[in-house]
Amino acid sequence: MIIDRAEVVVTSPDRNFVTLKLTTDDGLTGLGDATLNGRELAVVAYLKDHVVPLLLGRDAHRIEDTWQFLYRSAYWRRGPVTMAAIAAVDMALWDIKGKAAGLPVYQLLGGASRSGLLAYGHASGKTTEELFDSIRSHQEQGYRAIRVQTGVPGLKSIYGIASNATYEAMEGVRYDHEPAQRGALPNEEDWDTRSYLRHVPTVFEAVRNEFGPELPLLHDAHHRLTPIQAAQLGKSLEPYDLFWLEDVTPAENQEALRLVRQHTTTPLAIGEIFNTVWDYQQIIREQLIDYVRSAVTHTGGISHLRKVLDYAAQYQVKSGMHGPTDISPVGMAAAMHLGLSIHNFGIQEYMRHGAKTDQVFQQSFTWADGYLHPGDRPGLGVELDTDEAGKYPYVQAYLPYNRLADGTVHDW
Ligand code: KDG
Ligand code: MG
Repeated sequence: MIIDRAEVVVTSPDRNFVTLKLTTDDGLTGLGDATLNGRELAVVAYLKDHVVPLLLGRDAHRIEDTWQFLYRSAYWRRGPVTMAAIAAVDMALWDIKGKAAGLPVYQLLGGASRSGLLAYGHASGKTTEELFDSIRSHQEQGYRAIRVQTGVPGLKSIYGIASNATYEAMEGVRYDHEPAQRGALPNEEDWDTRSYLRHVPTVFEAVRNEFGPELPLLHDAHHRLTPIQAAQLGKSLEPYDLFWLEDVTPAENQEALRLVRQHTTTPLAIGEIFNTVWDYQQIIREQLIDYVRSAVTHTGGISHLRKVLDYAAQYQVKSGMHGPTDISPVGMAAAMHLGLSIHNFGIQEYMRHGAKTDQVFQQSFTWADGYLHPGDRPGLGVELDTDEAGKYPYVQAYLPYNRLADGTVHDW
């Protein structure tokens, strides 16, 4: 089983996706997701120029050896571009191994530890009324756990709120929230921490009054607070019993979470922009978090994220794998196989992709009663329709950025 073809496919059905497709000499194919939102072409170049030439002629069965070879031989380790490229190779090799064995990947990872994966969706609204409608519509779609994001009085646009502008840019496709906007320059958003801290607890109070105590609720602060502000938010949300509060402080500083943790019992989730186990070392060991937010796509693939999650399991920290629309159907499938197999699964983020995306990527996963399952097709269970993919060339798109009222750039 020698790798004799490696292609990098860029397609933009509803948004940009980068996919690595490996083919072996005996005709098996494997797919890997290498999508890095807003910086897609950097990973394309890394793969095409520096990884593909190293893969040709290698034994496709040697997943761990290939991982270590790509990671260590580069000398320049870690970082989102490198780790997304290695992740794509890793996923594609697991896909091939599953097909060679005639088994879904979760069977190769130890088999199912549960019958389905509890998933949460993104409800949002500029106003409480819009938010309630969005929560109800998610419940109708089967969601049993819901992330809540709202507008803040005085701020024009804010992270996590689906807007009409977004729907138009997506040609009528209803994405729950797609922050990357097509265009030559990033959109500028505004931010005010004091207004946000005042407003968010009132929203959760209203949601609890309307929807009751049972519904698991989540919230993403998207890296915008200082440790003491984050501690204040966690404390003020305690009466509303959140499933988790996500990314309260900028992710680079692991120590920031110590102070947050000392002040609040609201469960904390972090890590969607982490790439390796090293980013988690201190916060897992000191039990400063409750959920690991990494995506398979940005954390070196199934092989590496499994190591992170096995380490987390020793400290009762669970998975909460990243699954917004910028994780392609291939990356989502990899997350589902991993999540089904590990013992310390927590919850899976799941935003539906658009109809065009679902045509480009033919998928085997199921969604029923609030639970995902990757399906039982051999491998990851996703096939790429290259003719469909070819209809949608790459379109430049950037994530937005934030400025405060005085013009200072703030964390987005
Ligand atoms: O590309 C950026 C998105 O992946 C991110 O904004 C989504 O924070 C996010 C989430 O929790 O889904
Ligand atoms: Mg997030």
